[in-house]
Amino acid sequence: MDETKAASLHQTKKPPMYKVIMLNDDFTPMDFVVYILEAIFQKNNDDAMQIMLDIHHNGSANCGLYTYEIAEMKQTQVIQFARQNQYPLQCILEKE
Ligand code: NFA
Repeated sequence: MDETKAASLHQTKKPPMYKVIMLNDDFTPMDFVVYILEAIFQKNNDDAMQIMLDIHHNGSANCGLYTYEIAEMKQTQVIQFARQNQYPLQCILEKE
């Protein structure tokens, strides 16, 4: 049974989910990005390092999948913390 039919039968609905995509730039230090991935996205050091390198080499990477409220809060935290440190780091939300 597909999700729509199950949802209508059981009156359940999954919330839409959003990826937080972090974008590369030439100025934000690598260790700052690793720190953000650990502090805001709860990644361990190995995963944080791998995601940071993916962004650095490919231009962007998915940092996590969340409901809209949580995704938007993480995006705000990243951008605020980066700006406080005068770094241009950016992240965007992408509906799954
Ligand atoms: N490209 C940045 C540098 O060489 C590192 C970086 C990685 C920035 C991931 C933003 C995101 N210092």
